[in-house]
Amino acid sequence: MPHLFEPLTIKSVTLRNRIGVSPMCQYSSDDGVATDWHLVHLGSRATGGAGLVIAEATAVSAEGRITPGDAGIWADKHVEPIARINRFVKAQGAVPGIQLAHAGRKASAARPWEGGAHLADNAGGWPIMGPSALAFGAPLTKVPRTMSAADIARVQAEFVAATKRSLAAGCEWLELHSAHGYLGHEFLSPLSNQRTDAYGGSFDNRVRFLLETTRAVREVWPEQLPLTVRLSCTDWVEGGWDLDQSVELSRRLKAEGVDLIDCSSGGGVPSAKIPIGPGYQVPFAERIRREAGVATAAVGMITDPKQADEIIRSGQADVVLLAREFLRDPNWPLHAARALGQIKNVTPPVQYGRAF
Ligand code: 531
Repeated sequence: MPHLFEPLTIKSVTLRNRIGVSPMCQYSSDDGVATDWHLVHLGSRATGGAGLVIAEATAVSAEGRITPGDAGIWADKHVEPIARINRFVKAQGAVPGIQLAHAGRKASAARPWEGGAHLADNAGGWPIMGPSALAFGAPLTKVPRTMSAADIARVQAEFVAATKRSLAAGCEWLELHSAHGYLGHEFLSPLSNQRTDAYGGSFDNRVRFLLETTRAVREVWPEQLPLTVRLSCTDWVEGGWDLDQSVELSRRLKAEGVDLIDCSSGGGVPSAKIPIGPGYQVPFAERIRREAGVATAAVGMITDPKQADEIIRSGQADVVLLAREFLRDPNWPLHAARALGQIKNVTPPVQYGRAF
């Protein structure tokens, strides 16, 4: 089995190690446009040795943003600022990725540091939509409009347009966000999807939106570049979306040309009781990898080099994605290499060589 500092090749893309920066919302864009903040935030994790740097949830439409500060890729003006960041990330030896997202019923909220509650339409917010007219719950109290068949087709076309722009921006790894209670996940879960048409009810119907979107995206995203999907593998609620369904969905996503499943959980309903602890979502990556026969990423409270190395060595996942630990330490991969006796397997920037 490989270890944390062994390269990974998927299609034409090779990660220099198994460490990725998980997409992390910065809520610091200007009408969706990436700023110098993003260049520094993503760039410093590339100089810190990450193999993969995935830009935050990037909205495929203005109405699909979680907050007014979200990154976006719904217009041509978004492309060059992302391309600038990608050029830097790539020059540092990391692979630049992007996560495409639509927030569904969780859109139109204040930034977390401004309270995170839904914003009224006359106070910086906008009308929202979802599979069914069911509010998420406090503090996200707005009731979404039930999406029509035309709404569904339009959002799918927006994902396709966003994919083309991601390619034009030099992204080499594309993730579709279908987790954390955003639109894709809202269709999957019977807790948020109570439709009676072809997009709701049975398992086959609830997965239809994501599978169709994936198929349309795969047609325009080059065959040789990795396409991945982030799932909330369970809602952590009886009667909700669960791991068995995630395994079957992963099999079908693989058949659509998805190269890796990014295994997260939760976020669909506020009542979930989540047993958070070190590596608490790793078993999802392990089971999907084994039973669906698809590569996986493990994410969630991965902080320790030995823990991360063991996840890879034991074959539980192909990649580890770190989020908050990367905020604490942008140079986590370089420090982890030292801790694991793997310093020969990293190349710090020449400018920083004397420190490592
Ligand atoms: C944290 C979160 C993790 C797991 C379940 C729900 C929420 N995140 C998720 C982010 C936005 C900010 C908070 C996204 O997935 C876009």
